[in-house]
Order: sequence, then structure tokens, then C-alpha cells
Amino acid sequence: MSGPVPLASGLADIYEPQALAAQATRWNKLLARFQEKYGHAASFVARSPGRVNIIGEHIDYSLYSVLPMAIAADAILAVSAAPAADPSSFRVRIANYHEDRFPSAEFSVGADGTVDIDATKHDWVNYFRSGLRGALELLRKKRGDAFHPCDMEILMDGTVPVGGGLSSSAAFVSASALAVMAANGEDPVDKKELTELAIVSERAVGVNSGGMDQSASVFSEQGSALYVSFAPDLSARPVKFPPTRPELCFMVAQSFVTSNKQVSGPIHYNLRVVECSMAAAFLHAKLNPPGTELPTDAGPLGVSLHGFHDTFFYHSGGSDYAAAPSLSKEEELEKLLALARETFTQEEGYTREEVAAALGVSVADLEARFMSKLPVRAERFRLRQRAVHVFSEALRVLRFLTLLERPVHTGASDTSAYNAQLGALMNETQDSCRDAYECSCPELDRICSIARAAGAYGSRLTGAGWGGCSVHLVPADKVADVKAALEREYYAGMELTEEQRQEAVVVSRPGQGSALYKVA
Ligand code: NG1
Ligand code: MG
Repeated sequence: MSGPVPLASGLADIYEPQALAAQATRWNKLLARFQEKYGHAASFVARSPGRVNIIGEHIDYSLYSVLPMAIAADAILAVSAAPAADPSSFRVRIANYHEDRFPSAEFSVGADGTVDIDATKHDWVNYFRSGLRGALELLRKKRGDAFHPCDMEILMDGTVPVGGGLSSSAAFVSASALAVMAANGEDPVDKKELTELAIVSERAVGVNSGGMDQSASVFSEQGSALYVSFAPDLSARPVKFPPTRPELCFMVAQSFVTSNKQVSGPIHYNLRVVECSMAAAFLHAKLNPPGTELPTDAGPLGVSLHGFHDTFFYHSGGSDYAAAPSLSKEEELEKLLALARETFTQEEGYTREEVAAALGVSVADLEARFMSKLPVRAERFRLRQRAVHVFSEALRVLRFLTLLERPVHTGASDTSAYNAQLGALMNETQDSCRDAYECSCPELDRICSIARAAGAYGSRLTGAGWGGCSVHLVPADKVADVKAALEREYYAGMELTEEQRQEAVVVSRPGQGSALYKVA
């Protein structure tokens, strides 16, 4: 990331022209409140946005590529920093613009530099603490033991709805880490380092997540979706949607079904992570001679691999399915999909005993390996469905990308057929999420069918699911119809606040990723 950009010129690069005036007011209010609160001006603002995932659901933690985009809603942190007053510690004062909902906090971090986080308590400041912890670890690694962090004063404002599936958490953690790095003189901030630390940091407060949200929040460029890859290394590249007729819009619709990963995580999300890891080990055992070591810690970012990818492409010895260099990624995935269908014959799932037997280990070993870090309550593990979802979803991402990068419609006056192909892939994702991965819910299913009937090419849940948000690929001339249909057939019967009604359905354009803005 290049150095901070001046505030005034910076805002026009982030927000759409029609939102600019309101956003300038919001930023100015934040800075004025900062001055009022702390008695001096902020020196910079760290910003990171939320995201919506276009395609590639629940495959980031299996290290398959995904295609999200940043949205305009964001977390902004006004910051000032000064050399620590106490030579053996440093102090943080943090407040939220919406103080009534998010109370202020003040804490010191001692000489050992340990930032305590109590993940069992719901506290908005935890997200800052996790970004702080990650940034400090990185800075200490880069600068050695002599590094002494500054005192910091912070005022935060977030516009990403909390718990709404648009990654308010990744926006806040990434903006926090960026703020801490900048406050301690890191200039420029390396986007890859920032993303990697935000991914690891967020695990301290949430679930055992993949890295899609943080990548989208940090790396995105305005006007482009982001193709994010996790293996063999984290990388991201912007991908533009080609011009189409009719023009394409993304609509994001809330279900207002709350999916609180911190409450239901042990049941839902973390169980999926465990099921994917077990499916990978199961397939690995089938593909390799007995006694072949299961891959451990093969994932990026120094944490354990939870998914499939490395199992086959880096570790499988001599099997038909091992990556032959001549196979394209699509061909590899097609083979894996066929293998999963042929291997996992039990629709009803597998018991611990059955999985242990297939792996040639005891149930105690199985539990120690897969279930000791994360609480798991399931009796049966639906390995067939999870594996089929992951491989087919990874394929859909590649197909979607191919469509975007090699559009077949050049010169056509009407690209409806092309648009519909993109939409069909999103619809298949929704079917797979509903039936195979079981991460949808009746409300999300309903929203998708209402939107499709009103003219959306493609409609699906976005993010973890089990509630939260949906994303729709809609021709520009049908945006009003889709909105009206959702209002009439879904939201009308609900009791919503004015704010909720406002943000229930929005048109989102690919937005700008993390950056720093100089105040003076
Ligand atoms: P949400 O719940 O929408 O923030 C989660 C994970 C992602 C990804 C998606 C499913 C976190 C922070 N993020 O997104 O990494 O796995 O689910 O595709 O938990
Ligand atoms: Mg989140």
C-alpha cells in the first residue's frame, strides 16, 4: 500500500459521486468528535470496507479460490498516536461514534506485549484487540525486541451492518490492524502482510475461518471483483466485469435472520470445517498406501490445513487422482468430484467409528486430531455432501472467472444469454449450499426465488449463510422490480426499524479496499 492519501481527495476515490456529500459529512463528524473527546486532532483515518461474496462459498478454508468484492460500507478509525508515556507499557483509549451501543474502553498493554482477548464475551473492542495483537506480533518480528508501541487514541465508526453477512468483523479487524501499524510508523503498509495478520487475528475472536473476507476488505480495487487464491500462497487480483447489455448490477438483500457465528458457530461453521478436514483425510487414506502420513500444517499462514487441496496436489503418492501436470485445474476438480461421489456412498453420513476405521486410527485418535480444538456435537458427518459441494463450488468459481475473462459476446448487441450463464452458476451455488452444504435457511431460499421470479439472473446466499445476506445478479432495468418484489413478498410482513428498512436491499458496486487517509 502506498503512503496515506490526503482526506479530501481520498474520499472521491472511495465513494460513488451520489454518496460523496453524505460520506464527507460522516468523516467530518467523526473527526470533530475525536477532537472533542481527546482534546486534539486525529492524525489519520484507517479505513477498511465490508464485502459481498459473488461466488465461492465455504471453500476458502479448503484453500480454493473465491471471487468476492468490497462494498462501500466500511469501518473507519480516526487515530492519534504518541510515544508511550510509560516506558514499560502503552495505553489505548478507544471509543465508538455510536457510544450508546458500543461503550468506550481504555486499557494498557504491559512489557510482555500480551493483548488479552476474552472471546467468550461479546465486546466490540475484541475486534480491535485482535487487530492490535496481530499487528504487534508482526511489528515485533520486523523490528525486534526493542520495539516499543505508541500510546493510541481511537474513534471508530462502522457502517457495515453487524451480523448481516457483509463482514463487519473483517472490516473492523483489518482497519484496526492497519491503524496500529500506521500509528507505529509502518509506512508503507504491505497489503499482503496486513491481510495475513488480519486473517489469523480474526480467528482469536470468531471461528476457524478462511481468508476471503479479509482479502476482499484489504486488496479490493474500485470497479473490480477480486479473485483470491490461498494456495500455494495468498494472492489476489482484480477482475473486471465486461460491459454487457443489459448492464449488470449486484443487489444485496438482507434476510434479517441472524446468524451469530459466536453462538451457533460450534454447531454450524466449525462443524463444516471439521467435516471438510475429515473428508480430505478419508480421501487421502483411500488414495495412498496404508501408513502414508496425513499432511499436517500444510496450509498458508502457518496454520493447519483444513481442506482438501494439499491432500491431493502435494501429497498424494502415485494415485490416478494425483495431480498430473498436464491436468488443468478444472480437470483436477472434475476428477476430485467424481472421486468424492464414488468414495462417499453413505448419503446419511458417517459415524466417528466409520471415519476412524477408514483412516485406520482409533476413535480417540480421530477426536484428538479433528475435534480437540473445536467443539463438535454431531453424531454423523455428511462427508459426501460436503465434499461434493466444495469440489463443485471450486469448479463454479473457475467457470465464472473464465466467463468474465474470456467473454464470448464481444460485439453482441444483446448479451442476455451471457448474463444468464453467469447467473446460472450463482443459482447452482445456491442449490448446492441449500442441499449439499446445508448452510441456507428457508428465508434465504425464499428471497432467492422471489428475486429470480422478478428478473434476477442469479440469486444466492452470500457469506456463511444460515441467515444473513443474499446477493443477486440483476439486469439494470429489473433492479426496481426485484426490489419491489422483495418488499412486497418478503419484507412487508416483518417488523423492521427504519434503519433496517433502508439497508434491506441495496445495489452494491465493487468498492475500494483498505487505505490510510492523512487528516492534515
Ligand atoms: P461470514 O460469516 O459471512 O463473515 C464466513 C467466513 C469466510 C467464509 C464464509 C463462507 C469468517 C470471518 N468468515 O463468512 O471466511 O468461509 O463464511 O464462504 O468467519
Ligand atoms: Mg464476519
